[in-house]
Amino acid sequence: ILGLLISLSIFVISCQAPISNLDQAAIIPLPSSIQATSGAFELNSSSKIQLVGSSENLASLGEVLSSRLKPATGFDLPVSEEEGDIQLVLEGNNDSEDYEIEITEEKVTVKADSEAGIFYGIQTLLQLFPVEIEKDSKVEMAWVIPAGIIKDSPEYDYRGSMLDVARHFIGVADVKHYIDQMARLKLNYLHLHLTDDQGWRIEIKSWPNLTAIGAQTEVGGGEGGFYTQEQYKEIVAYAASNYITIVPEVDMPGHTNAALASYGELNPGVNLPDGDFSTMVEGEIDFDILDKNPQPSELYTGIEVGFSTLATDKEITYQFIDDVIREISEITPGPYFHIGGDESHVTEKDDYIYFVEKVQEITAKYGKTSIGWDEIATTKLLPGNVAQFWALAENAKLAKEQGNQVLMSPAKKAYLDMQYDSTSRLGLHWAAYIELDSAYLWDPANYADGISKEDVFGVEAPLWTETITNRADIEYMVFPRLAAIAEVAWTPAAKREWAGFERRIAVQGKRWDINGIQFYKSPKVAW
Ligand code: TNX
Repeated sequence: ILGLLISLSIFVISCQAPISNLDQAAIIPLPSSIQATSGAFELNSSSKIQLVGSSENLASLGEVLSSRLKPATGFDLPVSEEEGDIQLVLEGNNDSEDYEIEITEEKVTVKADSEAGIFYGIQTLLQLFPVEIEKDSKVEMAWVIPAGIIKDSPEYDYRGSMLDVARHFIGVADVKHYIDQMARLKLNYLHLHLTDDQGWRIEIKSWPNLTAIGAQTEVGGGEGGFYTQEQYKEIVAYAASNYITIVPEVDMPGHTNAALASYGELNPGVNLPDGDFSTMVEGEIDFDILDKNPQPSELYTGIEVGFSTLATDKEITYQFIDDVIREISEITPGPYFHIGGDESHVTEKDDYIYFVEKVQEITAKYGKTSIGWDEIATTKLLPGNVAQFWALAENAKLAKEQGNQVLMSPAKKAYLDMQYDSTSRLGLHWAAYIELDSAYLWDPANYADGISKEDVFGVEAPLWTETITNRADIEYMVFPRLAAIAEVAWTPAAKREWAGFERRIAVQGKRWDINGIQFYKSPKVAW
């Protein structure tokens, strides 16, 4: 009996008690409504996942749930249309991301009108189980979740994050790992900043030097790298299976040194010497000068910005851009193409306007909607195109005045490369120090002067990688702040409050610990 008592108390100490009331659940992002009832549901070895309704991927969604529950519980939960105590019910067939979960003593029902809604319901359901559900081997404990009803609906349709894979290349495995973490937070767009001064990171078959030359280094002089088109497709497909859409970015006309180092003819430069050639006779013309193209730029491994520009007045530049946008669009099922447009400090204003307007036409020709950094709002935007606010409210206002929406990525709140405080081991601080509470406490609909809810396209948290070189660095900068931004994007401002978030993020921290995510243990939270 003593032995039994000892092992029982060890068991009790080593496991967190399951929550006894649904109100105590630590769901991030916070759902629209949680209504606790009495009783609880217990998952057991004969539980079954039942699919109701039909769609191409409903069975895979069942498998997602089954495989996430298996390691820690040890249960093999079959997925089929047979009667089961966990039901995934696809009711409609539209693009609503809403879902509902009903938990009774007998069964759990996840209902939605779209596969994405079912996927989000699954993410929430997993967060209702004790944190040990994250373990990758069997834990002996009761897998109990409290009864009640959760109804949920996202505030913004576009909830994104960005990885700058140009300053330091991020390999496919690390991008997939990032996608896994994003999916748990119900983020649905991953913007890949594929090109910049320091590197060109995607294979373009018609312009092979971009990767043969332009991909061969990175900030600090490391070896760089790039995605082949096959690898890019693999990322796109992996993201899609997590209900995440890839938004590719080719930054232009500035931030283009890697392209300019690959192809000299894209550089601005005078091909013809001044003078009147019409009256010259053969022998008087210096053909050497006529043939001269600008030299390719040197590869660049520093972290300055704003020094490069594509030639905006040459036919070859637009042939180049057409090829690049065509090749990338062909392997990008999502509707958006990001054309950059930031910090083009060495492009004349008129040239910039001419260029950005022309590039918007090219993306439209390939069936994509353009997104660009807020400076593009100084040009004429095509209907539906989006300006990504990062610094200048007056640019956001220019977009609004043209009837276009704004994607909110304020550097002082949403930039994941900003240091937490002056002691942070990585990151920059030109915009702000951003502690977790600061990343959480802002309202996208009430942040940029003159911009209100109907102007906001969504929210995105970019990770620039001048100081970030590996997965541990990414995790330190991104977590826990990405969870804060995910909640800013999903949960209406009126429902959010720091004390509640602090309680829930502490539980999320336990999940990250089990998953081996090396997050920043912000002193603002009692972890
Ligand atoms: C500004 S934000 C940039 C990036 C840098 C970042 C560093 C933006 C559109 N441009 O090129 O990486 O600051 O925080």
